[in-house]
Amino acid sequence: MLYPRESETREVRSLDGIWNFVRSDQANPTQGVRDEWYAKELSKSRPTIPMPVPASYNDITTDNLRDHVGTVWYDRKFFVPRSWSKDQRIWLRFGSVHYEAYVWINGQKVVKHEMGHLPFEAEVTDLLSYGAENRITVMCDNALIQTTVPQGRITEVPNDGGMTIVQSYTFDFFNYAGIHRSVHLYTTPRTFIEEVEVTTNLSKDATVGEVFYSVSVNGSAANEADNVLQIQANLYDKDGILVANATSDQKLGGKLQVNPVKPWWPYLMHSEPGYLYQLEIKLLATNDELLDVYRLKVGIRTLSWNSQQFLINGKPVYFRGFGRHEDSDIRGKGLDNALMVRDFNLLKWIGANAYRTSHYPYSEESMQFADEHGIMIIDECPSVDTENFSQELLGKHKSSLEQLIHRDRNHPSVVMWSIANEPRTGSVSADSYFELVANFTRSLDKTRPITAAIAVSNTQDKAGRSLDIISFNRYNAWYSNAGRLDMITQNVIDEAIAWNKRYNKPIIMSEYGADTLEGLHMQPAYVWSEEFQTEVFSRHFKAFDELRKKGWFIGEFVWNFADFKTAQSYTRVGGNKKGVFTRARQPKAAAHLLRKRYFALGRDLDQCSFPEDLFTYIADLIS
Ligand code: BDP
Repeated sequence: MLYPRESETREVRSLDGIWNFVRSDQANPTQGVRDEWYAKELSKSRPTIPMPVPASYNDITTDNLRDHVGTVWYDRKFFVPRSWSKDQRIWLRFGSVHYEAYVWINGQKVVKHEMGHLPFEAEVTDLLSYGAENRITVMCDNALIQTTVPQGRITEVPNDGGMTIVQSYTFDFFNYAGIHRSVHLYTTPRTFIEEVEVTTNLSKDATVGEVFYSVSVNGSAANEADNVLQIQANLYDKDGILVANATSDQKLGGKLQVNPVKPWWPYLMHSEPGYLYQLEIKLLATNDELLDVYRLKVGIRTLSWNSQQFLINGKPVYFRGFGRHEDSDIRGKGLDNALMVRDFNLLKWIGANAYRTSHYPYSEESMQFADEHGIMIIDECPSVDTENFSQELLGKHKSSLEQLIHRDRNHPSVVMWSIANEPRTGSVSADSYFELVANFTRSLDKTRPITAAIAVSNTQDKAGRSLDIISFNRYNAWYSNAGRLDMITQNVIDEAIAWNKRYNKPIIMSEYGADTLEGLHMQPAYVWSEEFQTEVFSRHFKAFDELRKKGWFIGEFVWNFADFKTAQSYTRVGGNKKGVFTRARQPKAAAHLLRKRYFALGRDLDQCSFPEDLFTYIADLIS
């Protein structure tokens, strides 16, 4: 699914802004459908409140909307210009609605989509009134059950008012809901470029680049026998200079050659990281009539892996990064450009070269940003704490990966697929389940390795054999041996060695960390203090350096980039506090330590230079 972009043949309009909002009665979630609330303005059925889009709805009001379970409704009006009625098609696209969405235009059903964090769209050409006002209505359901991705449970339990519905889930982040990302209307010509798939290659000496493209077209002109469609592909460098062009074969695929090429490199691995070309795809009819134009950024790089290493452009990679969340005060999981740019500034400040989109796909805007800044992404589908493996769950799990790969396959920043976080892979049924999920993922994309962040012990695990790279999460001195700083280093070394011995594959530590309340200082270090987090990191660094010598240990990911909100529990003080940054994106003490480590690794492995302010002057006796 292509990101909506303007061109000489396409227009894009945002429907973001303040919408009208109604929550259903929890005990009667389908009432609005039965009573056809979508048939007229919502305000005619119920009093509405204003609700920003994009944003999670949970933290906007002052009442308990935060904990609402079930359906909520949104609507708004918008104009469609008269000019749009002529010879084009109109599409309605949502960046993401969590968890399930039902959409109507002018009272007519348009689309239903299940799964948060992933885009969906539908054609609305015949449903719109042109040169007139239109209405869009969305019903959104946040209920998670055993066959949703991720899984949850809904139970009915007694409370002071009688009975109430309770949503529970085992995963450790708040189940924020609503219209989380932008809503767009966009136009395409009648016959248009529907899909573009790009893969790239480099010559051995990395001087010549190849870009393979394949295009699929939608529209009547594509079906006319005497109309031979063609793609004219043009590749421009950063200065806008045409560096390659080609005309497609009949299957609308082809190859562009770039000589000399500037490969896409990760941040700190090269002096010009994140180099992107612009690929211009022109769809032409037989008589050379221009039907459609779509442009996308392309990074030219290769990925390869074996039992020891992961390589980019032939050079071994050592990942230094984070597990993260899309999460912030007030807007929850709603797209926020200010937050996104701040986060990338912090990632670069601290010298990270990667993150995992724990535990669901992040916004398309952030994927584009990662491409531009050379941040490598382990792209995770929304399967967390996966258990009770069923056929239905398998189907949805595969669908989440299919949607993710179609969305993200052209991003050079995406270097690995993560097919689950902490699945219950100790159970017998996990064995064939994950084999099927991994093989399905491979059938969609052979160019990237597959991992999963595993938390069961290496002796119990049944999924590792189906993966290319083993990632493990472990909380030494926190969930096990709490407070025991002396029980970290050797345990980490032993566990990583055991994973490698069992599967003979590259190993990543994908989560480690400690909850830390900013401003709490205790010497000697004590759990929850800034000193403790700093010490926990340092003891892990020692283990990682020992492991790096072995050749197959390829990365360290701190849990977490920033503090984030979770469900209420006595183990969480306002949420999960394992952030290196606070929820307001300010550094804790450990951030300064981590910065020194990540830059030290960058200098040692990739010959990057140190930022001038990395070390604070103390005395000229110490350097
Ligand atoms: C890990 C989970 C992560 C949690 C973390 C924690 O993968 O989602 O937030 O533990 O408890 O098991 O902090």
